[in-house]
Amino acid sequence: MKFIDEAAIEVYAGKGGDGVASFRREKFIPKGGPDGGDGGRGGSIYAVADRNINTLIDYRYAHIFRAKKGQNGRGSDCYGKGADDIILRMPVGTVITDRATGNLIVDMASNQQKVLLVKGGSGGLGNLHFKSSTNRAPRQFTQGESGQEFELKLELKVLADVGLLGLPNAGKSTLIRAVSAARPKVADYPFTTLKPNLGVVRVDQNRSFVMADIPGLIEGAAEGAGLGHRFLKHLTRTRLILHMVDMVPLDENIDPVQEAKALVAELSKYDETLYQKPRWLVLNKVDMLPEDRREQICSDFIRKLGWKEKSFAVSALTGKGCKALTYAIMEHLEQKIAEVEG
Ligand SMILES: Nc1nc2c(ncn2[C@@H]2O[C@H](COP(=O)(O)OP(=O)(O)OP(=O)(O)O)[C@@H](O)[C@H]2O)c(=O)[nH]1
Ligand SMILES: [Mg+2]
Repeated sequence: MKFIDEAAIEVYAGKGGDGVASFRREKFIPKGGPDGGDGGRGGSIYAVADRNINTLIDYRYAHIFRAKKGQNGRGSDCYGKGADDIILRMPVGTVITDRATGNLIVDMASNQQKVLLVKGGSGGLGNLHFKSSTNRAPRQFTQGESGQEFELKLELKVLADVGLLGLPNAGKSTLIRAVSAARPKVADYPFTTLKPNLGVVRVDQNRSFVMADIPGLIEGAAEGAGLGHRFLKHLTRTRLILHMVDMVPLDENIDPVQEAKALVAELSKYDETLYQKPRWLVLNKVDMLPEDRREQICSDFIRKLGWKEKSFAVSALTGKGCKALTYAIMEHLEQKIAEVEG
């Protein structure tokens, strides 16, 4: 299925039903009083976050939603029926903004969170409400209120603690398979991954975090090269980024140090705050390096790159070094949470 993480929708709540003016007409009661009922409420539209939904694709095909009008009131004290509400289910992590102003309406961050998007109009009043001691036969009634309407932007930003950043083929999907139960496709060609995949990494029974595998990024992504850089938005809510590097690229003319620098430059072009996020280096495919020179090659790489943050040498394929990496991540996240909670 195609992965869609942006959509524009229009939502129209239903108008309230009109009230009615009517009088009782019964045999043997020559002048019955007013009996016009109220109109029913118009349908409202709600958004609900649902963790079983992964994309906004439904909103690409159908993007206009109209709740029905409430029924009009009728005679004999009959109230109009309220219209059904519409529930729009969307992935957890969907951010909803007002398209006209750009203002945030809601961040659907938790499963089953329910938010009113547009409220249906109230029903109008029937003439039975207007009866008074001076006016026993009122002809007034009111019309139903209009429903609210909005043009909204839906944007999915996956919620994960840790995100993987790397060139295509770096081994991001292989890593997430090694450390979680997620099973994204792995292949020896670039751009295997076309949508974010989330994996839960369990370090022990009670401690876990969520890792996001996102499509590979290449130099020039800001100008649209490869899949472009829009997938980077899925890293914006992570607390830690792992920059994965393929230490043994297929093309021998490629210098991994230059490539890594170019990737970091893309990141800063995309978003300065993303660039400022804690970022660790993960040197992958070390199983392909000659064992006696492995450490030397890795430390040379780090020195040439001028990397100051933490770094790890792993083999996502054999699992070597992965456990140490996940424990370090877990500790880092726990420390961050402790800092926030003071
Ligand atoms: N030898 C070796 N091969 C690896 C390792 N990790 C990944 N690979 C191989 O590298 C290739 C690419 O791996 P993927 O996990 O698909 O890479 P990716 O970063 O997800 O790539 P995209 O989804 O295209 O961005 C596959 O053929 C993997 O088997 C590793 O640690 N050692
Ligand atoms: Mg992949």
